[in-house]
Amino acid sequence: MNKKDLFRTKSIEDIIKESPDDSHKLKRTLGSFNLVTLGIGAIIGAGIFSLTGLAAANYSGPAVTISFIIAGIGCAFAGLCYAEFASMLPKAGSAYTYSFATMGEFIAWIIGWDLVLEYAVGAATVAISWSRYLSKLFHFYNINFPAQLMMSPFESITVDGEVIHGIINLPAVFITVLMSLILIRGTQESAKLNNIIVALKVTVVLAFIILGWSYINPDNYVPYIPENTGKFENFGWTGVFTGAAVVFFAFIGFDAVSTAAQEAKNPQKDMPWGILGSLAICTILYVLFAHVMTGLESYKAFAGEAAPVARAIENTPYKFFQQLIIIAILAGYCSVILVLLLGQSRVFYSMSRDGLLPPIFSSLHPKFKTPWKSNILFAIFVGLFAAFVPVTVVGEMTSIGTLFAFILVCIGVLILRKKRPDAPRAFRTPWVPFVPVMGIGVCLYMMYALPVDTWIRLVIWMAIGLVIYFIYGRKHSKI
Ligand code: ALA
Repeated sequence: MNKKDLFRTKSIEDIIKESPDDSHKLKRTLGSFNLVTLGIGAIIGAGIFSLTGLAAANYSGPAVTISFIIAGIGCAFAGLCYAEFASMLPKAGSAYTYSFATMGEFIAWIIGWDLVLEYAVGAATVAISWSRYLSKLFHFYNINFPAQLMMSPFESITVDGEVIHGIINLPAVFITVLMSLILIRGTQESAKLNNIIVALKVTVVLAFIILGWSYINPDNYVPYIPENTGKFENFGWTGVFTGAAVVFFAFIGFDAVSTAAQEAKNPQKDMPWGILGSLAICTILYVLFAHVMTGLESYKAFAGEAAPVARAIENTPYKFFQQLIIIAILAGYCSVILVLLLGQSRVFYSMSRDGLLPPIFSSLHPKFKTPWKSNILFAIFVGLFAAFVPVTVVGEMTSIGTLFAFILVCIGVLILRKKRPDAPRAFRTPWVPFVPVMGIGVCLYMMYALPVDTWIRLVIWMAIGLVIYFIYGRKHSKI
């Protein structure tokens, strides 16, 4: 095997020139507004509504706001690098395509395979959280759906002293299949649904901030950074940084905008807006949301609390808001699943167009022009994860996979500035090499903060990917 072949790159010019025939062409329907809402649709979800309380209670205290700022800055470094690439190589493959242009086929394969963890496994994570909030809504209305059918076999709950073990998480499967069907129907239709959901969830987040603000109890902010307990990540500054790694999940999704590049009307100009605009809006909302939440209730009260937002609302006169927020959360999670599944099918579409994956992944529906077979296969794959795997396992796999992709995109910008300083870029990452190097550093730190088990799973997933690459991808590569 020729080692040089493994690292053969595709030139920027060739990638830009590539134009699929009509039966493989995605439709260009998205403007800058839709790209920003697509980003927000993917970003605001399980992270802010479930992890804020957990990070405050276990690691950061009220300083979870600082954790959000740190994670947001880390994502901004990576986001700026994504924006340069997305304006330069507006292709559905996103980080996969950027790596192909800079580090060659082998690394591109690794990153394409790794993105399954971010997009497909990420969608499974949010589907499982969706099921949890659904059971809360059922609870409000005294609807009794068997708990065994709402949990994976590795989870259990205690009801009236009786331990109930899960069998399958059916609601998580249901929502995965439903979102896949909407995606098959068309990107524009999906974007319309996404816009409605984004309007709803942003309204609810703003309402929480505005209504909650006057009920903040300043005593809850003392001490703002609780003293470290002697254990590395238990409060103090080390806790604040670990909290940043935990809430990082809440930011995942802004990069999914880049996978819609081939469906954007004016990708060179609009991609940076979509990526950086959605990230900036969500960072501001997150910090304010976390500030109000930890001001309404002592961070200690969030320990082990399954619905921390509802708990915080109890300290306001707006109890009705508890049900409303659960409904908004349920709708909000749908758009996260939708955009992550969209991103997944688009990355595999690009890999399949390059011959690294079978043609089934780039075969488009004759009428809807969406990769429907790929959508169906991923509905099954994600559905299986959502049905049978516990949420912590899939959540941490999503974070490690995403961080790995961000690091490679930052490295890619450094390489391309050296190799092709002249290539036209509609958007340039500022302060290179500072920004990409910081992006790499912050993401590496957050990866380091994840448990060893997650690292082992990452290695196993990558090993499976390598086997597939050497059995199929390498032999069928069109490069
Ligand atoms: N950022 C997305 C969420 O928090 C993945 O649900």
